[in-house]
Amino acid sequence: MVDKLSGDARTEALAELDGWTEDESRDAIGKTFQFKTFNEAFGFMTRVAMKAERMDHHPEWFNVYNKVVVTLATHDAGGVSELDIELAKFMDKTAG
Ligand code: H2B
Repeated sequence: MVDKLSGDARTEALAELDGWTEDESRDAIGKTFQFKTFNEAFGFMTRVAMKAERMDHHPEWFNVYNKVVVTLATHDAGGVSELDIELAKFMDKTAG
């Protein structure tokens, strides 16, 4: 079982991400990705879905046309863990 991040380790980990913000209502992080088309947004979701399956770690997300609203948290840990940081970095890289 993975531990949730706190203190300096959490601050340092979040600083490595691009444009992610703390969720105000729970221990989670979020980002909205905007693409040119639905095709690009869904291509992004497909690549992330395959990564999520490999990690056995899955995003909460919502798609409307070219927009993907993402929330990341580790449910088993009750907060943000290294797994969320890894998936967030992958999303940043994949979105380009
Ligand atoms: N995804 C996320 N985001 N958090 C989890 O705690 C989690 C998961 N747990 N995907 C995994 C699946 C767990 O439910 C399975 C049984 O390994």
